[in-house]
Amino acid sequence: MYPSLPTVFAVFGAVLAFLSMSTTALAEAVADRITVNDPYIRAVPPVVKTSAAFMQMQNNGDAEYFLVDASTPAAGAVELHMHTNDDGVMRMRRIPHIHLPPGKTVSLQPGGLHIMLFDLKAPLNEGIGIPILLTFDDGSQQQITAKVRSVQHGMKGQH
Ligand SMILES: [Cu+2]
Repeated sequence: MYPSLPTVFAVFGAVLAFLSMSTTALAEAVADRITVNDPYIRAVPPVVKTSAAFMQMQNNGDAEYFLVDASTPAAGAVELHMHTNDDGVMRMRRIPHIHLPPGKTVSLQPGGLHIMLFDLKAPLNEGIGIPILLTFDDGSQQQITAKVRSVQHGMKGQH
């Protein structure tokens, strides 16, 4: 005995609804689960061609994600950096990604993690907004605007 045609259609419809729901859930991009707060860039004198961007990155998801790249029209090259303390000497080095643990907020701040900007294309005057495009490990992207701000720090040449 075969199921009636309406039953077949009902089952088929339910399967379709389930598939589209799960597709929607899977398609939610990492960029949609990351909230960026207070993005800013260190103001530098016009002769200085490097600076750094800082921000709070909050992972609202239940899995770990990674910031893998950043770019901005304001700089010729952008790298993800961290600071290390080598026997009392602070150095910064390039890192392949910034780890974003689930449910946590990661601070990019002076003396710590930062987005390094090289080959600045124009003076970074205090108060202007600079667009930065963030790329996450699934390839999804989020554009933010970082305000150029004066940042006090004791270590010359450090970000
Ligand atoms: Cu740096």
